[in-house]
Amino acid sequence: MAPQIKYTKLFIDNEWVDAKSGKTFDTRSPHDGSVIAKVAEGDKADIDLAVAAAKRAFHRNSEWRLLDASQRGRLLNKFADLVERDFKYLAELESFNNGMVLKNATMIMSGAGNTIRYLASLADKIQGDTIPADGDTFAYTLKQPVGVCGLILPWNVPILMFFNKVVTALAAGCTVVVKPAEQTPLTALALAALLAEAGIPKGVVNIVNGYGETAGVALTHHKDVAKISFTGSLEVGKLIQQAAGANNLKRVTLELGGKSPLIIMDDADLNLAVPWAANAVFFHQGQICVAASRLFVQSGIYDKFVEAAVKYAKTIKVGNPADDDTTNGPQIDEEMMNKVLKYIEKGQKEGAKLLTGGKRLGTSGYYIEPTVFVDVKDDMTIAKEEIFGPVQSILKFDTLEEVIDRANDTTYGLAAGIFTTNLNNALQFSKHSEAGTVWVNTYLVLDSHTPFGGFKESGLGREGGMNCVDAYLEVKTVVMTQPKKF
Ligand code: TXE
Repeated sequence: MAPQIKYTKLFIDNEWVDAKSGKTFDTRSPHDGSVIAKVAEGDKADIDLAVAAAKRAFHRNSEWRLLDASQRGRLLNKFADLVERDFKYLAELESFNNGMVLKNATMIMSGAGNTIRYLASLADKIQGDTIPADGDTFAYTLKQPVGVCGLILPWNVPILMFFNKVVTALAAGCTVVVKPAEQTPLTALALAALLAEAGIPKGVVNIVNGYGETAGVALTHHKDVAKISFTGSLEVGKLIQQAAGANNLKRVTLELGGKSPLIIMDDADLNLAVPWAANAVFFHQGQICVAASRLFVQSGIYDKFVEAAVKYAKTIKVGNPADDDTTNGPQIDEEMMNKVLKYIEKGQKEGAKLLTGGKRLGTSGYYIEPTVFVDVKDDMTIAKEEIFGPVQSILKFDTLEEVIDRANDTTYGLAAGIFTTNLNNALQFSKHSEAGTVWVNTYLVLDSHTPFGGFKESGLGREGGMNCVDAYLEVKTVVMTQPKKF
């Protein structure tokens, strides 16, 4: 049964309001393309109102700014309790809106309370230093919230992105305006209602649904926005940095795409490596920024591995994300489905060998068969560009030295992985891999305790880990004279 959709308006200053223009836009189900909600469509006028509310809430005498840091943490812990209370509903809503297989969304949501509590726990650990400066001075630093933050979410795992960005910004003491992806506004709105229930003061959290070109651009160009945190495409990430440079030099955190390499050495345990390599690229239909979309297999086991990989891909059950026996659901929308199908066509044209899959499944919804290409060469488009779909591209290599260079030969640098039973191989690859996360004999293990982000064009800054609040803080140095050194 479809989950109830309770919130479809904008959330500004703790009130549910229509867009100033009165416009709405359709939210569609990736499963069958049907309209599941009509959601208020915010644009510049609504962003202006939301930023003004967030600015008021950030005033030095506001309820939020005067709250003890430990109370900020408590409030966020209350939010964690409410998310845990509603986790099944939130998982259903996420799955219904973005096509993530329900059992995966439920698994992610069952860890959500821990994620929120970890980030909330940082609220009262924000400390400056006392500094032994020269002369008759006493110097110390204060770490203070940067101000109003614009948080722009993607559609692939919107609920996790909400936690990473919103909870961290709030733990730091900032106020926020969230712009969910146009495809997936529903869980962000449901979470805003839970933050209100937890007692978040007026204006601290505002949600403006809308398109990137209107609401997103207005947020990234707004002079009263001190920081943008964005997860999405490289192309838009570059526009955001340009916007920041062109006006008020906003602080910018970017989590962009990837073309992550996964290495399978001859000595790998294949019982482990074959299913992991498949999950690493097929999980959530390949719509994961760390998807292992370049699978390098060493020549000694290449043929055996390819046979097992194809056999495994054929066992993946594609279907309605709400069904218990489904392993893969649909792509997010028609545009993304067509984009993936074009890459598959290009792979074939450029000479990669298609061993299974390659086609759209059915005519309703946006389903694609799990696809395996072998004999992929480094210069083929499918080995260079982010596909964001269920396409496994297998490349052959001979030595570790060779594959380190080939793995790093990309403008991206988000993640990498290696399967090997040789410790030296693992250490050498981990050290030389140009990637923000390296997995050894595992993949896709993501946790708020560990920093996450990219080298090179995969992004700027890190989310998660003990230092993640720093991205939402300014460091202030205070220097006082002393009558005399003592
Ligand atoms: O991303 P966009 P799209 C990659 C993936 C995918 C491709 C395109 O390869 O195929 O990007 O996806 C907002 N100013 N990733 O088109 O456009 C937009 O409204 C401000 C990787 O969906 O970047 C949405 O909220 N904001 C990825 C968000 O940006 C703008 C997750 C992401 O949309 C804007 C998603 C603008 N000019 C896609 N234009 C990851 N890193 O996990 C759009 N937006």
